[in-house]
Amino acid sequence: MAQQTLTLERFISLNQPAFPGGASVLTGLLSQIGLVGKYLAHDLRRAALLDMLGTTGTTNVQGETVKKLDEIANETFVRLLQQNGQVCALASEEMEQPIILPRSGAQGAYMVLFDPLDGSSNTDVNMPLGSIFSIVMKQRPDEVLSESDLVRKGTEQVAAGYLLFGASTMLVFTTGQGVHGFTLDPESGDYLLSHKAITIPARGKVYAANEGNYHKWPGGTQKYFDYLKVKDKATGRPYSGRYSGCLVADVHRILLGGGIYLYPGELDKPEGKLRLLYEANPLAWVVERAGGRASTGTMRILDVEAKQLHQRVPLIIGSMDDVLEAETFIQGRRM
Ligand code: AFP
Repeated sequence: MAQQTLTLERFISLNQPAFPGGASVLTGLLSQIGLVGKYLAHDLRRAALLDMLGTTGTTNVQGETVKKLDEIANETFVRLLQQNGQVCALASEEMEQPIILPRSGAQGAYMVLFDPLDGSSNTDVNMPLGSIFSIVMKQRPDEVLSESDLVRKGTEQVAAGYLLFGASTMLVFTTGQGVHGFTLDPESGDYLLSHKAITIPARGKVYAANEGNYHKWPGGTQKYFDYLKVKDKATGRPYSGRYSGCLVADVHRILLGGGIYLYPGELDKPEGKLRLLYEANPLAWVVERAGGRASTGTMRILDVEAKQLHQRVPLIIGSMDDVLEAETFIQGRRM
């Protein structure tokens, strides 16, 4: 039966997902993020025609080369979100310091942390890209905010999700009550409900990882990848490798079809590559609320004590049984 044609706004007003400040505030925040998605989808479709590809010649706080589209995406997020009176602070992978917005009193209770363009290595080759967002609330209503107010545990998020720029543009979010996916209708400009109450299979047949790093991994991690490739019908092995270079795209595939994504800790870089506050935490909450699991390999992502804004963390995320199995190898409980 065809899915009811429900816009993002109508879905929220009908389902009233739990959200501090009420559904109308959630609608305002997600609609603004959705608008960012419309602008970025428009830019990405034309980037190759308008000299928007390639690099800016600068590096970001992560020490990574900044692509022109990284900068455009970041500017779009900042420009649109600061117009939302409920937002009091913004933090981005592309900005060393957060932006604290002047808001008075009860105004502006929400802080948005985001990776404006995930998968930057894909920008010039027309491969999938994403944006990831995490929303937390300020704890001290009237005092002046500082960076430390944004450095919070994943369990303190009030909303989280991602935009996926693939064959279609999608917005997927959770506020803790289920995970819901909306597809942008290019004709109407509305995000229409296309994936209601997403649940991730308990186990999949796909793994996503950059195996070029195999030699950098600790022995337990290597043994897990070796295990995935052994032929064993009873356990659905060997798994298929599917790695796009875009965390959002890989996690989205796994969210819908099951499997596991790993960016593990390395011998000389135990903290891994991905950032806790605006990559791992939001995706961990989405996957957990869909029935999956997200860990560092040794602890739950959402319980990691955040200490710095751009803190990195190893990420093992996906189907419950797959992540639990990976943990037994990574923790040396299985050879
Ligand atoms: P970029 O946005 O810098 O390309 O990083 C993308 C990412 O954070 C994630 O989207 C990918 O899964 C992963 O890094 C790719 O990293 P490797 O290029 O090291 O495999």
